[in-house]
Amino acid sequence: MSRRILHMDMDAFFAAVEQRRRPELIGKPVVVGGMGDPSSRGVVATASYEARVFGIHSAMPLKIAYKLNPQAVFLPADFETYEEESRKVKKVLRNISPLMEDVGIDEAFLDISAISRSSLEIGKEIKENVMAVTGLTCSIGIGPNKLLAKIASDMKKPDGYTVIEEDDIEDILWPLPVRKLLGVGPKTETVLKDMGVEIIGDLAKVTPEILSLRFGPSHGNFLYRAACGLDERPIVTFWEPKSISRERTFPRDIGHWQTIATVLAALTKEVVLELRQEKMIVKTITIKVRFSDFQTVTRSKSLEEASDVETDIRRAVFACLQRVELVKKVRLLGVRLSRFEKHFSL
Ligand code: TTP
Ligand code: MG
Repeated sequence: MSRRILHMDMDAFFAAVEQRRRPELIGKPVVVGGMGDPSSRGVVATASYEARVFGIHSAMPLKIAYKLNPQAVFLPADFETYEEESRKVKKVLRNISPLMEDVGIDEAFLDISAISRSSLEIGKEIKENVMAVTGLTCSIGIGPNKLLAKIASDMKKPDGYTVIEEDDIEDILWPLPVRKLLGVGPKTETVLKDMGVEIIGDLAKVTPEILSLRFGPSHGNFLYRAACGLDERPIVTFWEPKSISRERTFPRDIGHWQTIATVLAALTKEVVLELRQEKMIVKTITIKVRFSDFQTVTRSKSLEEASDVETDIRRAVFACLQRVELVKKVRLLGVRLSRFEKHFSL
């Protein structure tokens, strides 16, 4: 049986959530990121499509976004709400098929090979159900593997539905930049560029031997096959996070111990919330403190017994903080949880 893989990606996710809960923002340029203050040092997490017209995009400093469009509405990121919406969407997908791979807050793969309905019917049902439970649109791509499904979902955003068949590989896949291939990151992209390979069609013309020499046999072979639209990677249904973390950069460097403690407590609350949602208990807690001169220190503590209790974790965070010499002002604070165990009593 040939495989049929679906990839779903929410449209301008954080911005769309904000526009839905504040309908007066619909149709307006909305920029979500940092603490929502465009004069602060944060970066854009996402921009609504209306804001993208001005050249505003993810990872751009908020100050630059403000210069591009001072009229845009700048909002802080509210991860709790986005994660709640994300969970609703993933539930819709799991109801279609339990073979779901959770890739990130706003995207997932679904293996729909065994479902007898047409791709169009499945795509429609997902869009309708996602709209019914969240009021948001998503884009869907379907293909014979994860690689092509992911490329397909990106092709007609927003509210897109795209199918890529094996026959479309030359026409659709080859003109795209190599970076679009799932598994090609910035490092591979740079090496390929040095080799004169910019688009996927260029990559398909390089022999597997040369790619293996450059990237090693495993990645080299993967690249060659990917350029031909081939990808056997399975759907990974159970995913355990390697770590859960939150960071906050301050608009102004702070020297107040009390403020530092309050922010660490708030970050702890956020990571514990996510930990509990994942039904995990954690062993190791790490804090990160970046000073005004960018010197960065981390301190870790392992609990005797893994826990998901906020007071236990906060106590560990403060034990870490006591081991940091606060002689300079602080620019950024972070809390990270790692080494998880599954919580079976839930
Ligand atoms: P994306 O799916 O990359 O972007 P998007 O959903 O905002 O827009 P598109 O319609 O093009 O898919 O990322 C999903 C969410 O992840 C996004 O809403 C915000 C967050 N995010 C960041 O916080 N930082 C980033 O650099 C990126 C790319 C995304
Ligand atoms: Mg998205």
